[in-house]
Amino acid sequence: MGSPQITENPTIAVDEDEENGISAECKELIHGCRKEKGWRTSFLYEFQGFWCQPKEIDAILSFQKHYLARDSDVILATIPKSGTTWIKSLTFAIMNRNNVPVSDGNHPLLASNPHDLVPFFEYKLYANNQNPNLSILPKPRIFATHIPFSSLSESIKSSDYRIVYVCRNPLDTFISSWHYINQLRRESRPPIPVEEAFDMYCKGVIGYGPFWEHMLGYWKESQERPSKVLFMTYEDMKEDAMSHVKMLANFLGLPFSVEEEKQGLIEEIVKLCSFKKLKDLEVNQNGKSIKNFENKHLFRKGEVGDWVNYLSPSMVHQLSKIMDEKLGDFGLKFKVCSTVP
Ligand code: PAP
Repeated sequence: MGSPQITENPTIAVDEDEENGISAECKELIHGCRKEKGWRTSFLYEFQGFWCQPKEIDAILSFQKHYLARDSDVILATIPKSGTTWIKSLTFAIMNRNNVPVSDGNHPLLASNPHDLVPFFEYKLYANNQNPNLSILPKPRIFATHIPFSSLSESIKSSDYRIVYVCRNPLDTFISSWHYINQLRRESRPPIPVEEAFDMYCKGVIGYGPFWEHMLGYWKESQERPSKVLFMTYEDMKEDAMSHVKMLANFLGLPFSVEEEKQGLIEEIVKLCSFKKLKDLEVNQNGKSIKNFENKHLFRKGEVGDWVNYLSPSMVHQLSKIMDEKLGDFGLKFKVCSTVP
């Protein structure tokens, strides 16, 4: 039980709520797992090689047991704060364009947060001991997950799956995660100082991390099976959203017709799903989606390179070195711009 590197301390004792309602199987399992101080919860547990909160582990166990993949399923995968909300909106708009015209004033993306339109396996479908009957959903179904590739269910791996993975520069993902978690902690705990969060991130201790393992799992799969895993980066999407929307539609087997392109449909989708458009919607200003948490926190700055405003040169050096060591040999590189403070 417990981990040698943690000193049990009343200020980080497990909140009762964190283990409330989880299955006996999960309780027993986490008590045998290595644990570290968590970002949002008291502890993160090392489960199947990645770090997770107890309720997430419980949901993942249920997902692994019960989810039955269909060949037409589309799965959007990310590590948190890498562009999940964006890729959900784009994929939803592309895949539903024949049911709901993108220009429709009643388009679902205008009234619902993308997380409500494309559910997560671990936060929605299989959370809280649920085992929903997903066979009633019309095909093709779109789901999302933060689960690493190695822990996706066997049912997915033996199907003719299509996975879209969005990856983001860890320097920005770290800053985005740090801001988000501090918003989540606001009412219950004091904010985590950036230095402390940074140390945890560099050790790989962050939800679904280490980030390098998460990226490499999907990266290797995309190299081996490019027709099954599309690997995109947030930075490339920001630089040229139109060509990525086109690439995404091709990958999904729903290419734009010449007529659609002429009508400017790709541009319309890019605009509908843009940071500014989504951020300003009433549902994203005042609504709540994931775990009753305010949607507005999902739309902070939406920029590339904001890390420059928070990280010291030595932090940038440290994280860049980790990125190089862990990812460089596999050809996964991110630009580090020269405007380091
Ligand atoms: P999640 O994992 O909790 O779902 P996710 O959507 O992956 O979060 O990441 C949120 C980041 O994407 C935020 O970045 P920031 O903190 O650096 O600002 C958010 O602003 C950004 N984001 C959300 N929607 C969009 C969008 N439509 N276009 C570009 N960036 C977006």
